[in-house]
Amino acid sequence: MMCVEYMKVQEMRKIWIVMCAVIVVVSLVSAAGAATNIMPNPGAEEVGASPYSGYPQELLSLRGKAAEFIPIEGWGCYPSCGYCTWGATDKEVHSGKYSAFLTVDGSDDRGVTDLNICLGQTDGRNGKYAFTAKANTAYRFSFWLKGDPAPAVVYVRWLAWKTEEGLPEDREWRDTNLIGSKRIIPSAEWKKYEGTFTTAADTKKFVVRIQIPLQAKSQKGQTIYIEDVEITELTEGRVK
Ligand SMILES: [Ca+2]
Repeated sequence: MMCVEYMKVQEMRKIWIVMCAVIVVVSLVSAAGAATNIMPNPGAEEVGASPYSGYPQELLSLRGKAAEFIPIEGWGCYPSCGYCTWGATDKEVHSGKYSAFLTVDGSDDRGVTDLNICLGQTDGRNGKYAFTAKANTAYRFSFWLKGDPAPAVVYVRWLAWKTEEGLPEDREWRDTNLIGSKRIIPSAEWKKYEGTFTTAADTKKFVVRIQIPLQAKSQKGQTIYIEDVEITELTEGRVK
């Protein structure tokens, strides 16, 4: 009898060890597969009641005029050349109540336009509030976009800062690998776009910028709407 009971205990121990091992493996697999979205307000649903609450005031500029639904936490505007209005709007929505938008208000004195809505908080110069980067790391991004009226072309690029302070002189301008095409031709329907980029050894901060570049004809009034953003670290297991 003693021997049978001992064997039962041993059997139970074996089953318990196997169960624990299964739990550990399942946990590891799900941890590896679950990529965290680092975009804090991906659907542009968190909007402030006042233009002066919450959002870092030093990031708001006269050339990138803030719209009614500002602050829009997690987003930014980089009015490199020309003038625009940006923020959250309930006019065009992919999900929820709001989307983010950028409308071209005009070019600069030379007729040049380079206007960017950013995934990440920046004015295109100050990287202090941008995402903290992991060095030599691939990131994947995706978002939904539509244009109404649409600019002829939109680019997806990223800005890197080589220091934690994110000073303007520490910036680097880089291109992303947009899947399927080097550029976006916006349509009147919502469409999903995705791509990747890889940080350098000295990248400390970053944002992704969706850019309306210089175009030959007048762009005033051209608007892009952006929604449901995802930015994740591209782990080894997901690289194909
Ligand atoms: Ca939304």
